[in-house]
Amino acid sequence: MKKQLWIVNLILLLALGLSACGGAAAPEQQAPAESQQAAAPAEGGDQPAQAESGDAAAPKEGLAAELSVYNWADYIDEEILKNYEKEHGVKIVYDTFASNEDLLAKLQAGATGYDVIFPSDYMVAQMIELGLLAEIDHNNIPNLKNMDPFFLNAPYDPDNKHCVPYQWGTTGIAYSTKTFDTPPDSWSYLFDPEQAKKWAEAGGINVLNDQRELLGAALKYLGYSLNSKDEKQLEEAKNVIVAVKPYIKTFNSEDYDDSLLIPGEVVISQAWSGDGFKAVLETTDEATGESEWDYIIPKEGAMVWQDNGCVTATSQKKATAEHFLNYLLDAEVGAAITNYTYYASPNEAAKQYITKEVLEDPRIYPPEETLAKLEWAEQLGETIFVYDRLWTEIKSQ
Ligand code: N2P
Repeated sequence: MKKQLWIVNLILLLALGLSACGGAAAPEQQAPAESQQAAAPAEGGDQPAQAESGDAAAPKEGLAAELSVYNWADYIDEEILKNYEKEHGVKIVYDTFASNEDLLAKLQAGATGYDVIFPSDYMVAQMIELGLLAEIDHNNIPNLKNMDPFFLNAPYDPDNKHCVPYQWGTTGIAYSTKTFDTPPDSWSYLFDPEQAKKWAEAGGINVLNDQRELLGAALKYLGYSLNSKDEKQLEEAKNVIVAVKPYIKTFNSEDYDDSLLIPGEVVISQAWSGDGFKAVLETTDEATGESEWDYIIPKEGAMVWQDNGCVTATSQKKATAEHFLNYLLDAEVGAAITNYTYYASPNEAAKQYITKEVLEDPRIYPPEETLAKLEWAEQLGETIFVYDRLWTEIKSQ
């Protein structure tokens, strides 16, 4: 499968090169008939939910009957989707992915059904280059004004031509406070074979099933940039992972908080901040205030990332997609997303509705000195083929 992905990547890059020289057609534009679509949903398609009064929100707003949304696993309270459906008469068809690379592979394999997707920073850049994202009309997304300017106009998408900020966070280590007397403040707890053996025996290790994240953490452990393009460094990082692979119980980035951390199926895990924090909150003893889990950024540094809502180039429902993105950027909706997922919100106006528990926690909103240790993932150009290959080697060992 990975090999296929590699080949598809290569073909796409070649095509991109050709179109850059030859001026091939621009990525497919939306079909003009969007409001017609709302008026007359595709055959066999779901009718928009009509308000009891018979006053149909959807046709009035010129929205499509259905919108297909593809997001990270466990990254929204599904109530929010239901509310949107109820308020606007648009049925949300929701599907989830595990990593940026899975999302990319899906689109490259020819999936044209998705309207709204949520790639991270570096993947936005790659997708723009590959012509996979539509340009968005800011007139349809007035809630952009709610955003903290820090999260706008990022280098990977100047002027937010394609995407809007969704959530941001860090990638560190979640650990069982029952097992660790001192916090595992280094990637060596996962990548030094002696340590890894010890924690495997103490109850198990999980790592994220995500090539940029795991290779990135191993690069950090070795003192390199997580954006390294140096094949020797990358090989070294792969060897670090392969050496501890026998001690890794699970590669899980989809439901590890609920299935591994909270029930105590592992004692240490590479983790995204919100998932780690969920384990902290859900295992806190109300009486003592003590938790069975904690989350830490290793001293060697770690990844900081921003995920974004974007419209696919193949979407036939661009205005509806923009309407949905605008809904997500509403202050109260933005807060509801963060209050459920525990990831930091780029939505300044939402802050007043975010619980103090989340807003004031340095594990979710890190202080300056932690931020200084973090690195953003960048697009790697052709080096992604090296990452793909190393990842396949790691997974197939
Ligand atoms: C949460 C997904 C986090 C996204 N389950 C990391 N970019």
